[in-house]
Amino acid sequence: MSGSQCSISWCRVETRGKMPPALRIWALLCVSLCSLCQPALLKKAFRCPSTCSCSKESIICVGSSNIPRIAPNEITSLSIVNGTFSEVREAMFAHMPTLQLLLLNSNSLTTVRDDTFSGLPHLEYLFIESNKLETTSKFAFRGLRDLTHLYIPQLIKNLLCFCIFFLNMLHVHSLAMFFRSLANNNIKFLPRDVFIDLDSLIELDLRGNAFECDCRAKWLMMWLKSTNATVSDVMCAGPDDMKGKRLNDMNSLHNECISTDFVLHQSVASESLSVDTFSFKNDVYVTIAAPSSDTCMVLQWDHIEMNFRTYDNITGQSIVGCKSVIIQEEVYVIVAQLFGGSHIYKFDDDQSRFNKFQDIEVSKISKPNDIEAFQIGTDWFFVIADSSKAGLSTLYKWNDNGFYSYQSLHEWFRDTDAEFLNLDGKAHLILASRSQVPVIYQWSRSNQKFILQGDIPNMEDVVAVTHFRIKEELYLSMTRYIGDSKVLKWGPKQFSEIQAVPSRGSMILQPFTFKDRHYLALGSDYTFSQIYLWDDEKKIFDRFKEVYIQAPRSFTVVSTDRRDFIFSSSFKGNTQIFEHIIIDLTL
Ligand SMILES: *[C@@H]1O[C@H](CO)[C@@H](O)[C@H](O)[C@H]1NC(C)=O
Ligand SMILES: *[C@@H]1O[C@H](CO)[C@@H](O)[C@H](O)[C@H]1NC(C)=O
Ligand SMILES: *[C@@H]1O[C@H](CO)[C@@H](O)[C@H](O)[C@H]1NC(C)=O
Ligand SMILES: [Ca+2]
Repeated sequence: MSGSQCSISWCRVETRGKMPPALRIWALLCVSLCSLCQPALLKKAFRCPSTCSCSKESIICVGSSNIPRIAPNEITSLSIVNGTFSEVREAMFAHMPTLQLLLLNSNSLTTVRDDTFSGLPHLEYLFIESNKLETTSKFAFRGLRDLTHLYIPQLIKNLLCFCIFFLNMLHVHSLAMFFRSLANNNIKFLPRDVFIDLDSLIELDLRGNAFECDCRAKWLMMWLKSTNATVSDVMCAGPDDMKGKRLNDMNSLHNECISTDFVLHQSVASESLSVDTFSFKNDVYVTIAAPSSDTCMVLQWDHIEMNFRTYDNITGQSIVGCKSVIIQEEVYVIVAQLFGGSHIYKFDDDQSRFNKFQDIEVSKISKPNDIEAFQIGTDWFFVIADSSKAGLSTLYKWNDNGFYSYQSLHEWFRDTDAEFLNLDGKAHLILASRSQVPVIYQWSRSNQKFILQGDIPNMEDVVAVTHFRIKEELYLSMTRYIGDSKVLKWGPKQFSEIQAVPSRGSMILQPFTFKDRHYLALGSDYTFSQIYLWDDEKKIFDRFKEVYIQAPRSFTVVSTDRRDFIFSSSFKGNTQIFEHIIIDLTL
């Protein structure tokens, strides 16, 4: 038992240095404090560790390899300096519940773990200066609700004067001063919301650290704006464009700090050609045309299991499309088949199944390749694109009893795809074909028919066409199997190419939008499928992610329970359901 090591001379050394005012108070108090060190008052049960100096109310240890395991009952301060341990763990000081001051300066601490300071309801001062901390755990300071000042001053490294304070003499409560010190560490970032519990925080000093002001510091930037505490400069040491800037001054980070990804959510053990979706009475359904199993599989989103479950199977023969349409609160599914004609099924909600509703008159259709359903005014239509040389793409119209063939469109051209869209406020239909460039029909109100209006030049061999809008602008995606698929933009009176994407066996170039992000999925039979992401500045799509799907034929968006999915049909493997997820790059 060697008594206090704290000498007046030590303290004088420090008072001469450049110290913040608050430190000077400490130094002064140190003088009075040291004169009060009275080792004789220690309780017998407690033996002061050899590396420490102890009094009834305080312990100071220099160069220890651990935290003292027993302590005087009334201990109010503990200092451990130049220690050799590298971490402090959960409830490590809980056996000293009367502690009011804890100083852990100039140790080799690299980590402060969760709940390290739990069980210290009276702790008012906490110093962890001049360690090698790179970060602290999120809940490192949990439970310290009384802290009012978080003070991280720029101290001289290896501060040697470690004075013990009798806090009751300082009238701490009336001063309402509390310090938490993390100064002179190598802190690059602090875990999110580390200060959130510190409701009464008045002052925080974070100087002397090297913050990385990237997305991980976003919460700190926001917190700096909202806190009532006085906070020191928080200087950024990186990344390059932030170096030397004050995080306190910033209102936003360059980066939006959000990324997205597509992750496999579920796989449906069936090959498929096309997918459609509809919602009915708060439930979301998906219809999958599965020619190899001769079914139109109907799935329903299970709100409890959070996946898509089998609901019904509409059986048929070589089903290539199951297109849903809701007319006067009734759900119909148009089932296009290669053989045995095409049919319409009607949803019977009570029996949880689809029943045959009508046969479609298909004498002119030999090889349906696509169904597109749409409304013009109050009238319902669908069109079947026929890809056989002998066939005829046909428009059908709803007449209250069913759909009946209404207009024959495009003869002899082996149509691959139909797309309905509004162009400058007028209804249009684009038909893509194997044997000519895509043609555009315009709906004539007086004739109540589609009239051929023109074509999209230099676009031979388009297998699919889809329109999409980004900020009021209208675009088309044109899928071509080999060579380049194209993105076109509607300009004054015509479409012009804005981007070409390399197709390597592509049957589908599908645009879709999730959470204000515009994507383009390009299927590929020969390599990975590519997902592109729209760049708002460059106004083109950038490569975003590769996914492997065998012989992809369609990408269909299905959103439910605020979750976004994309169904990718596969002609040679399972139908894959990817979920679009948001990745928060902040801490
Ligand atoms: C701190 O510890 C190191 C060895 O661990 C020693 O060399 C140094 O002198 C100590 N400093 C003080 C001030 O005791
Ligand atoms: C800051 O102080 C105001 C006024 O006292 C109070 O309403 C507000 O809740 C405080 N904000 C925080 C983050 O503590
Ligand atoms: C539909 O068919 C699949 C297999 O083709 C089967 O696993 C599933 O149970 C069927 N669903 C219903 C509702 O009958
Ligand atoms: Ca289509």
